[in-house]
Amino acid sequence: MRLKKAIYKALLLGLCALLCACGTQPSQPETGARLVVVGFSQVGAESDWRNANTLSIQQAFSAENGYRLILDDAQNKQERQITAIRNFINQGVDYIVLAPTTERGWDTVLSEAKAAGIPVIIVDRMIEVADAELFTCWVGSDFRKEGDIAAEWLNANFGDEELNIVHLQGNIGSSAQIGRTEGLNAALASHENWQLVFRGPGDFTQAKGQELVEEVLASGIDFNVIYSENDNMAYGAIDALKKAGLGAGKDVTIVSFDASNTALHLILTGEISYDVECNPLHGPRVRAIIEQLMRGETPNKYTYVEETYFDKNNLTEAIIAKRGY
Ligand code: GYE
Repeated sequence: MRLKKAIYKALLLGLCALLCACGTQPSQPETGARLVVVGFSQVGAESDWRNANTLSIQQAFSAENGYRLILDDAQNKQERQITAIRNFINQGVDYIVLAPTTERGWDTVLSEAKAAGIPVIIVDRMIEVADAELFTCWVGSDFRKEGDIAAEWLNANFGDEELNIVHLQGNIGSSAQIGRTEGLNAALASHENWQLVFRGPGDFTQAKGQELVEEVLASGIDFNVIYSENDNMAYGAIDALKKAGLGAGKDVTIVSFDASNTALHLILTGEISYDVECNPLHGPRVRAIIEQLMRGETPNKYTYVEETYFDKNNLTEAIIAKRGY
């Protein structure tokens, strides 16, 4: 009888140990300090830029740095981001980081986060909400400026020439699309010799970029410039041109955004002519903001990242090798 009891006790203890090990509690670092829990709602995995951005956030919010990161990939759907934010609130995370798909539609869910007392940091694209107090701060790029920089390059190189421009847009309603489109629109308005011959949403993906350019080629539209709102759509465009026996950089000038590693190599080969940098390495910046908040400091409401541009005149393999993405 006693033996039986001892066996039961041992089994019970074993079960308890197992349950504790499988529990949902965040693992504790060796110091015993609690990990700071950060819920990150990411747009998706549509581009090289996005993947570099995800990696940067993951590296910044590692357990070694004292964080537990809950990453949610919304697959480019705002509804999924709203659900993810609600889940973060239910889980009682310490901070919410949001890389928003589009600018609008955040008021309700961010009011819920505010009511729960969870600070929300917006990263990359901007949001448009009635009350700016619904988010703590934002860090990202000046997308309108990026569009203006691309248009200035076109002007410096082809200001007096007849341009027939194919415009591949990113996700409609995202800041990156809005700003880059505004830059081109302003340039079109001041150049009678530039025609917009096609404009369509390529959702920032390679597949869609290729599809759109194939459509344009099939319809017989004449064009000599592609203004692609990100690199992945430009890769697709290059593939479509190649399939049609056309040369990117020869028959068609491609202007793009992001300056991802692959795109920079395509500048060296001449297939992309100009690329406006968009820096995805926001992890350390967001972490610095959270650390400011933990110290009781007030971070700047808006932080714009410094960016540059590349063409064959300012780019070498050595420069590419030194870049982080
Ligand atoms: O340019 C594009 C990505 O919001 C800056 O989103 C980001 C954009 C980037 O999919 O490649």
